[in-house]
This record gives sequence, C-alpha cells and structure tokens, in this order.
Amino acid sequence: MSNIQDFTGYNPTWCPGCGDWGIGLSIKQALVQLGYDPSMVAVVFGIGCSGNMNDFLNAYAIHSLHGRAIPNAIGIKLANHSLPVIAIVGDGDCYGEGGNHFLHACRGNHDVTVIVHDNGVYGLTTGQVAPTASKGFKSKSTPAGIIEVPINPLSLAITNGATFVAQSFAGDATNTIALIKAGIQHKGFSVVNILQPCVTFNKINTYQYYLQKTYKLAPDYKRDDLKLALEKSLEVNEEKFPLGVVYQVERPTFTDQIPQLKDKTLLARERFTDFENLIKDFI
Ligand SMILES: Cc1ncc(C[n+]2csc(CCOP(=O)(O)OP(=O)(O)O)c2C)c(N)n1
Ligand code: SF4
Repeated sequence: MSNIQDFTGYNPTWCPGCGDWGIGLSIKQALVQLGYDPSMVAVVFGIGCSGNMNDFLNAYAIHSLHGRAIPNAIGIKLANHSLPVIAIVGDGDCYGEGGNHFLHACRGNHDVTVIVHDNGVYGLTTGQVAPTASKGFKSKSTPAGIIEVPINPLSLAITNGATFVAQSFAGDATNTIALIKAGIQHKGFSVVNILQPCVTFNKINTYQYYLQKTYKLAPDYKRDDLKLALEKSLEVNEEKFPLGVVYQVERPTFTDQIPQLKDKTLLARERFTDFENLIKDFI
C-alpha cells in the first residue's frame, strides 16, 4: 500500500497560493487512493508551471516538449496498453501548442487521462495570454486585450469524441481527487479540466471568482446526454462553470480495435527484427 510520501519528489517552486499546489496534492492523493505505487503508472508532462510538476511528483515520467505531452502519452499506451497513462499539462500546452494533438486524441478514444491546469495564462513565461482567456483579457502579450474568442475546453472535447469530460476547481481538493480517480478509471480518452487560479499573472480568474461562478452538477445529472453536456459546456459564455463529470459514454478504445493487441501488449510480443524485408515490402 503506497502513501503520499511515495509519490513526493522535490519541493515545489510554485508561487505561494498558486492553484497548482492543490492540483499536485490531488493527483498524488488520487494515485494513492487508486492503490498505485509509483512504478505502476506512467506520467507525461508538458512544459509550463504545470509541467514543472515533473520534479515534484515521484513517478515514471517524461518531461516532454511544449504541446507534445499527449502524443508521448499515446505512444506509451500503444506500447503497453495495460499501463495507466496520464498527461499533465497547462491550458496553453493542451489547447494552444498541442491543440492539434488534443483533437486527434479525442477522436481516437486513446485510453489516457489528460489533466489540464486551466489558468488562462502562460504562467511559466510570465503571463502571456493563453487560449482559454476571455475575449478582451489584458496581458503582457495583449496589452489592449485579446482579439480572439476563447477556446471552449469542454465543448472541444465533447464534440471531437472524448468519452469522459470533467471539470473541477483547484480550490476543491475533494472533488478534484474524485474526478481524477474517475478519469483514470474510465476506459477511453478522459479529460479533467481544472480551473486553476494563477495568483501572480491572472487577476481576473481568482479563487473568489471561481467560488462565486462554479457550481456542482446535481447527483441525478445525466452524464451520457450529449445535448445536455453541450449546453453545460456553453455556460462558460455566461461565466457559469459546472463542476463534475459533464459527459461520459462508452466506446471501444483505440487499442481495443487493434486485433494484434487483443491477447498481448506490444511490449510483450516477440521483438521484430526483420527490418530489411519490411523495408523491401514498402519500396
Ligand atoms: C514550442 C515552444 N514554444 C514556446 C515555448 C515557451 N514556453 C514555455 S512554457 C510556455 C507556456 C506555458 O503555459 P501553459 O501551458 O498554459 O502552462 P502554465 O505555465 O500556465 O502552467 C511557453 C510558451 C516552448 N518551450 N516551446
Ligand atoms: S506563475 Fe502562476 S501558474 Fe505559475 S506558479 Fe506562479 S501562480 Fe502558479
């Protein structure tokens, strides 16, 4: 049986009060409660304050390139689909630089869990605007206000085929732990979008802001109702943020649909060495 210490790496360098502290603790707690020890799970980080968790979480991990955590996670899953695989990313990383990868991971229903630190800014590079920021948000890179309308993380995931889409608030550890656990336990592509105050560079989306604007989905909420889920995802336009599992359905995963992986993981199969003949087949 593991404990929080087993998953604890170096002391975090996050700013005091940053929402990343709550997310970091919630991830560790979720992994402990699921009965994992650090050798039982693979974690891939993007680049950002969020990605710096690579040093603070003790696990088999890759600190990948900016926007490239999801393809790394998918690669690990294809090699060993019996392993739980988690990608931990920022909103810039996931919906900006890595947006293309995110869309196609949703479509493929790859059985990985993506945990997004949604803070509206590029925290690590000191506060440039991120794609989730509201239109008009002023930042170092948009002193007159951002011109573009924001990405909608929940509707983006739902409409592109993600089979588990949840939202939580970094200030509510109990709910965040429960949703991370549910995302990891879900078979298929799961996204947990975590509303995360960046206390240093985002003075709009604060703890107070989210305490006022978030609400928990009712226990009898129908999470497999696509239209209802889309309605919920659009509430962000009225500055309302539902917390909980907004959408969940079952669909075969990517690896479920590869006959060669039915009985064995790729890793467990005999190693292929006849590259010369393989190349001849293609030329
Ligand atoms: C391809 C590439 N572009 C830009 C950068 C510079 N860069 C490093 S972190 C970062 C922003 C990170 O923001 P986000 O993903 O939202 O994470 P946060 O720091 O807010 O947790 C950028 C632009 C980079 N490392 N690689
Ligand atoms: S810059 Fe923002 S996101 Fe980064 S550690 Fe500080 S408060 Fe957190």
